[in-house]
Amino acid sequence: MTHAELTSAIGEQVRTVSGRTPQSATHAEFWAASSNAVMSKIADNWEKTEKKYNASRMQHYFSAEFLMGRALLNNLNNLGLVGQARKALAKYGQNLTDVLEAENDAALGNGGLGRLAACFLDSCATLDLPVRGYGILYRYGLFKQYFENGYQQEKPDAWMEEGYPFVIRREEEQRLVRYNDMTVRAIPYDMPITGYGTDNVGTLRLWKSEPIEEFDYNAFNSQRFTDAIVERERVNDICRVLYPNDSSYEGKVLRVRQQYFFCSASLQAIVENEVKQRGGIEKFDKFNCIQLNDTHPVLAIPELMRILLDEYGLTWEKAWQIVSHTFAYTNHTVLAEALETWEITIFDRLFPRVMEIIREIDRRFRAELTEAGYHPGKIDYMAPIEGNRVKMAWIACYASYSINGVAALHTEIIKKDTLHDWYDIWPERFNNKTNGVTPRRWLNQCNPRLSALFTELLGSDAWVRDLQKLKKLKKYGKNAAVLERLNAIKHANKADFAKWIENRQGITVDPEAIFDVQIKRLHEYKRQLMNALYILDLYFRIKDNPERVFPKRVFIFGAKAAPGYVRAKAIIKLINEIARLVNNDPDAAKTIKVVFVENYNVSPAEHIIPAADVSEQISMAGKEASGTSNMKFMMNGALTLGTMDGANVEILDAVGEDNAYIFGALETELPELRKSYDPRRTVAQTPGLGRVLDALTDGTLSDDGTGMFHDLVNSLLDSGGWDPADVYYVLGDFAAYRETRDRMAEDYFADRAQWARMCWKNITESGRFSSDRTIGDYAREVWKIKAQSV
Ligand code: 26Q
Repeated sequence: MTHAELTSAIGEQVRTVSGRTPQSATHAEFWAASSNAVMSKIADNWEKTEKKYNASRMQHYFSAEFLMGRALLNNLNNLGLVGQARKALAKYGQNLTDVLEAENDAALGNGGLGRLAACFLDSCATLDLPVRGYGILYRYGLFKQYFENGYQQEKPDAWMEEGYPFVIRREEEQRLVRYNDMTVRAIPYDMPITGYGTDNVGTLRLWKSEPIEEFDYNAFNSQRFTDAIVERERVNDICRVLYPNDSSYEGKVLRVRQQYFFCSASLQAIVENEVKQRGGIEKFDKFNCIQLNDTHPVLAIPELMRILLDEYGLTWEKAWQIVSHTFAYTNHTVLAEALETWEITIFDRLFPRVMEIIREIDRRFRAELTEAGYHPGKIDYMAPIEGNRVKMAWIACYASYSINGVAALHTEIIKKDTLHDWYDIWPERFNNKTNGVTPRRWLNQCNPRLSALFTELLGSDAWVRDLQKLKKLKKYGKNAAVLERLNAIKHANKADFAKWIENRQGITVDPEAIFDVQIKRLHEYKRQLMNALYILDLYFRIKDNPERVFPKRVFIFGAKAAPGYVRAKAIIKLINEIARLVNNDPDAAKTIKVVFVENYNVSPAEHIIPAADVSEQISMAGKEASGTSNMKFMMNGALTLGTMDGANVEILDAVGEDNAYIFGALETELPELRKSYDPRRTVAQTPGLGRVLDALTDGTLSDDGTGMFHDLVNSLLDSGGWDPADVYYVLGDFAAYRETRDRMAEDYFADRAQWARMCWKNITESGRFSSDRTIGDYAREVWKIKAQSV
């Protein structure tokens, strides 16, 4: 597509969407117009790809979350149209950046798990793999966060209320989803997923619930107007909102309705396609496999049994044979509180037939294991039903032919602890698939300067499709000119970030300072609190030594807390109060600044990551399944300050210990350390730590008399209920963290060339953390699918 063609396409589209001349149209209207032009450009290839995939063996990715972020720039990049679009928009006096900023993030996910699903779709499209994503078209994505006096407040994210060109409503492909108490229409909204350097266009199918009849006219006519409205709203409720919890389980009926809704609708579509393509259902598992993104879609297992038994008349044995060769399950957590279990009464009320099938699965499971001679206690623990609850993870493990963790350490931990009994019986089902991130969005798109350098040095942009090509850049690791350019690029990115944050939040930061970043959901195990305590300690050290020159640093945070997670919200307030203290103290503010990026999301991440020097990956060892921001930072030339947790272990393995800053207790050491752990003794023995904890409650920092800072201190010092004191070993690891972080900051200024060499090493070794590698592994080892180019 030439720039002239694009210009005329955008001109036509902007008139259509705005009903006025391009001269009067807004940035948002130009965004919609450009998006429509992209849709028009890919339509034919999209249809072709769908046809081809439908006829082949397919992988179906079931996920309650897809954290897609913005789509327009990503699509323009994939189609090689960025330059043309910039020129075309300029013809109308529009600036591409302004137009792109008019797009809302599609935040249909909470964090890592949802963003991983989005990166996977990108890789599948780029690799021409016959894969389709299935999820829910939430009307409200993840809540918008704003701060009021340092407290997190939430407001709804009506992300597509003004229209969203990148989904197509497929009226003719609607299905009915039946609950015991209502039947609803499920309408698919299909989103095209373009790849880089390919004509293939994949699909993300998002389902929306609608009432069967537009309106209950009987109720309406008989004056029961409100009844009719209420009934409609009950149906719309199903897709209204994304649950904002991550890493903790909440047994809300509406949540289970959501889960069943998208599982049932997706399976109906898949089964019907199978019958259409192959003339029957018998070969279902030869042509279809379904990846379960955590346990959220596990209801698909009994639902597929129901369809095969009740609608296709298969015997239980034949149906189970198909089902147990169809599903593969990915586990994303070792936190016990996050494992989903549901009360039987809820299932009985919503879908009694599905519950009946779960009971039969349970009965047969018990019979099978009894027959095999297992201990009754063990069988009781592992069975799908325990007492009055259904165990979703156990159903997943029993029915799936593949069970995987998301980093090497995590997979070892689920084999050893979380899913140990399953591993004991079916070791061949277990495998590791270390996560990855897409280099299209997380390098080529968000860091154009660095990308241009790679393309120049490698002589082509082939690295965007094959990130292992960055290994070829190793030879520049001692090239002073290249390293200087790397430092200059980082500096320019930091200057961009400084402008961006100044505009957004009115905070001034100096690009000469070290940019030290922790961006991820707020959770105690991720230990943002330890980071905050370090900053407070540093503040006191600066105040104590007015003469001494400390390395200049900007501490950047981005994090949302689940709205009901009181302690996480207290940590946000604490960080904001530390920011207030530090940023307003002239002695301190000339050396350190604290920035809490409000409403952290995919798009802010694209501004932050290319500007980072230090990547904070400081979870308590054994708790972070993988982490994925660690990979994004690495490929953008930031150094990891981290524990031996999740994928940090593999990053360290890739770059060597000279090129990362690793500290803290190991997962294997923690049980022994815990036995003799006394946080009060640790505080007494660690100079500075007592003063920091005191500052939380002595009036230095104010929680407005709520007592929330007191609770934070208590959580570190005193055991409460079931929990021992300092569950996440914040104080235990503090001294090692402080020593390492201090040293890292000194190193940065001591030898800028050496720092650049370390960054370069990280970049050139980041190839294995491309989601293309991850998806290649799934495709070969789990899904057994092959590329299908159109
Ligand atoms: C469950 C039940 C009810 C309501 C909500 C939930 C729920 C929702 C989201 C539970 C968990 C999540 C999200 C978990 C998550 O994001 N886990 C992260 O997954 C990443 C990708 O594998 C890993 O890199 C992270 O380590 C892991 O924390």
